[in-house]
Amino acid sequence: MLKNTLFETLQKVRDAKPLVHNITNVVVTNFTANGLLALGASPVMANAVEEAADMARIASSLVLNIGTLNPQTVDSMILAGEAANEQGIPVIFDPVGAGATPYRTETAQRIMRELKISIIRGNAAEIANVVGEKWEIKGVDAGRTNGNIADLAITAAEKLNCIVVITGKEDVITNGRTTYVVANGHPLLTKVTGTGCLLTSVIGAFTGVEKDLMQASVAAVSIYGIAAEKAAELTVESGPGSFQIEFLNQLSKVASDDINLYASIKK
Ligand code: ATP
Ligand code: TZP
Ligand code: MG
Ligand code: MG
Repeated sequence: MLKNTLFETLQKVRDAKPLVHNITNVVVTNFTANGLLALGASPVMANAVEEAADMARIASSLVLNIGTLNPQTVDSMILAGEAANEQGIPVIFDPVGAGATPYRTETAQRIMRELKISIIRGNAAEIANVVGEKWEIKGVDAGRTNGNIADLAITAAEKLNCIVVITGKEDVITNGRTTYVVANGHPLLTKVTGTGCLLTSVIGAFTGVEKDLMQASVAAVSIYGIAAEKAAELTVESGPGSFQIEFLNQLSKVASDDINLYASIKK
């Protein structure tokens, strides 16, 4: 994937300001909205069963996140997902904490069964649990991180029939046939809650402007990691609080030169 195409995809987000409908968790709602705005997208959160489908229909993409799920929001996710599927609007899914409790695992599997999901993004344990492998998970955080992540991602893409993005120290993006490994990012991302959730929504923003969903996913993951590396350079002495704010600044500033200098993508 050519580095100059990544910046073109980012520029499309900044120009088109795609409306990203998020049905997400209560922990990360504000951070997600601010992160999408910094990137150049237009966020909206709409959870009520009375309006979720209507909002999905006018969005450029729909992001579903089960971080603090309850029966009402799950109903809204299904209604919104069906509406998006009818209109051909991409649906991106973050199975937060799948494997931690039976309710989360069963709901994640139900969403994959009942909706046409374009891209699923999670840590290795979450993706493994969605496809029925019992990887240890600690609440919403990845448990053990050994094991072949690329193999897991490819198997999951085949079983789930969608693009799979597994994040961690390195990120794997695959449709089961072509696989990319992105090595951008910084450990400080793991010290701020919601950085995985925001990445899922950032992928949503890119799918709102780029029909090639592999291109959209790789661009989103790499550019997100580059913003984090640049933010860490400025705040590593201070810590996660300063990093969180600087990360939003850097998401708004990623330039073509940054991508040429920092992007680390292997096929
Ligand atoms: P978890 O709850 O297990 O942290 P998550 O849903 O928060 O999962 P992460 O896997 O932490 O999601 O991914 C969020 C972002 O952090 C991604 O951009 C990823 O590349 C980055 N990231 C995670 N761990 C590291 C690391 N050790 N070094 C560099 N970047 C990392
Ligand atoms: N608890 C339920 S959802 C959530 C927590 C802490 C946020 C998880 O965010 P992320 O992006 O997976 O770290
Ligand atoms: Mg995290
Ligand atoms: Mg997560």
